[in-house]
Order: sequence, then structure tokens, then C-alpha cells
Amino acid sequence: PVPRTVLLTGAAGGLGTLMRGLLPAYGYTLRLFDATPIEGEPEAISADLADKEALREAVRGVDAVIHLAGISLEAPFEKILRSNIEGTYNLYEAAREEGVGRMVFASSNHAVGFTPVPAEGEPLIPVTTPHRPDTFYGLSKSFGEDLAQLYWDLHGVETVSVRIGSCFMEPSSVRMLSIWLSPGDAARLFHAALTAGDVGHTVVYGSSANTRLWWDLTSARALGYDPQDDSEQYAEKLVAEHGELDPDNPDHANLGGPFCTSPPQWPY
Ligand code: NAI
Ligand code: 15L
Repeated sequence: PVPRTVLLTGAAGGLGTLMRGLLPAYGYTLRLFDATPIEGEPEAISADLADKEALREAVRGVDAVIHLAGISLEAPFEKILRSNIEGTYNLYEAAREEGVGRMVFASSNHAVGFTPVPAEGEPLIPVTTPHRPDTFYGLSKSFGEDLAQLYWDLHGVETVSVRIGSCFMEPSSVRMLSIWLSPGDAARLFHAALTAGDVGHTVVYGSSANTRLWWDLTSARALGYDPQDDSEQYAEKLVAEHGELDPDNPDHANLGGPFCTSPPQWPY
């Protein structure tokens, strides 16, 4: 059955705001959840992922969940533990208890951030590459993927874990030319993740069909995802500004880019 009512956690954030704009066109009714209130959305649930009662109510009656809420940059371990690790566990427990069958988990390239960028001619990075988190943030995404696997194997709750590259209106660095996920392609990918049959726990990379792609989109395409965008249109300008990536520069050597050397911090 095609999911109709979808809980969108992290609905106030950057990606959540983009998806609030784009997903209704696919026929979804979105229920919104975020610790931060959302202007103009009086029915949005303003609650923290620590609030188990609120989560239980939020998932009651939905067909699926897109889980975007959480700290989206590096932070002290205790904060990551509370929002991303315990918060994701609380949400999965609520979903299991309420019989929700399909989750889409916003994982990140930072779950495998210390994986070296493939040199020219080397194979693209497969989804089966071992976890190599580059931060406590990336570690929480590795955890989320494993939690999703457990909830499939043990409880039959299905998940598509999307290792998102960089989802913004435009790529803003040369690294992002390889991992950019356009907002339109993000909506296409989430729609595919919600509607594909029998996903069990499937891990996919989340990016557009970029000319400079580092990873293998086969498992994403197998869900029915057909990316329409390519970051290459931004390449000339970004390369003129910053130069090409230098594999000897530790900031450029790995998938996680600067997260491996001086990770951007969540603004407390
Ligand atoms: P964001 O930081 O703009 O939004 C995150 C939202 O989660 C915020 O609105 C925040 O209020 C909410 N939140 C944080 N902790 C919470 C808690 N304990 N309880 C309830 N709500 C909480 O992040 P963005 O860019 O929208 O990313 C969304 C998700 O996708 C995140 O999980 C992020 O890790 C993941 N992701 C995003 C990428 C991107 O390029 N935008 C790349 C890779 C992963
Ligand atoms: C992420 O996981 C972050 O949430 C996002 O803000 C970007 O920094 C992205 O990765 C990236 O690697 O560019």
C-alpha cells in the first residue's frame, strides 16, 4: 500500500522545510514534528525526541515516518547521545509499539566519512563499505543504521537509511559537487523510499546524478529513484573560486571532507 500520512520529524530544519514544500505534490499528508515551533503551522507537534509520550502520539495512525530530526553537525557526545542516539531509539520504539511499518532514516555521508575518496578510475564506493564515522555525529548515524537493521530483523519494521550527501539549494564547495543532493532529487528519493516494496533494511546513498559522483547509486535506483539533477552546472564557478580538490590535503582526502579535520559545530 502507498503510504499517505507521513510523520516528518525535523520539519523545522533546512531539509524539513524543503520537504514540506515538495512532498505534498506526491500526494502525502504530512504530520510535522520538531522541537522548534514552525511559523504558520499551528498543527505541528512541538516536542523533543526525548518525550516518549509525544512520540507515541505523533506516530499513532501514520503510514510511515521520515526521520530528519537531530543534531546535524558535530557536538559534545552527551548532546549527540540524547538527541540522535536515544532520540532515534525513542522514535523507533514508538513506531514499533504503534505498528508503523516503514521508516526513512536521514543517515549521512559522515557515517562513512573516513572512507578515502576514490581516485580517478577506482570503483565507486559501495553501500557495503564499513562504517568509518568521522565525528560523534557520524557515529550516531552509524548507530541509526544499525538500529534500523535491528528493528527489521527483530521486529519487522522496514527502513531505508539514506546516507545523504549535501542537500541544499546549490552546492557551495568543490567537495559538494561530488555529493550534492538537489532538493528535487531528495523529494524523488524519499518518495521512492516510501513506496518501494519489501525494502527490509536498505542503505542507499543520497545524491543527485552528479558527474563527479564518489559513490554507487545502484541501491537507490533499485528503489525506483531516478535522479534528474547534476551538480556539474555549478562546477566552473566553484572550481574557479576554490581550485580542484587536492588528494594530499587532509581536508579533501576523505568522503567526510572537513568533518575529518575540523568538523563544523552545532550552534548551541
Ligand atoms: P537542521 O539542523 O536544519 O534540522 C534539524 C532539525 O532537527 C531542527 O529543526 C531541530 O530543531 C530538530 N531537532 C534537533 N534535535 C531535536 C530533538 N532532540 N528533538 C526534536 N527535534 C530536534 O538539519 P538538516 O540539514 O535539515 O538535516 C536534516 C537531517 O538530515 C538531519 O538528521 C541531518 O543529520 C541529516 N542530514 C542532512 C544533510 C544535509 O545536507 N542537509 C546531509 C546529511 C544528513
Ligand atoms: C551533513 O551530515 C550535515 O548535516 C550537513 O549540514 C552537511 O554538512 C553535509 O553533511 C555535508 O557533508 O556537506
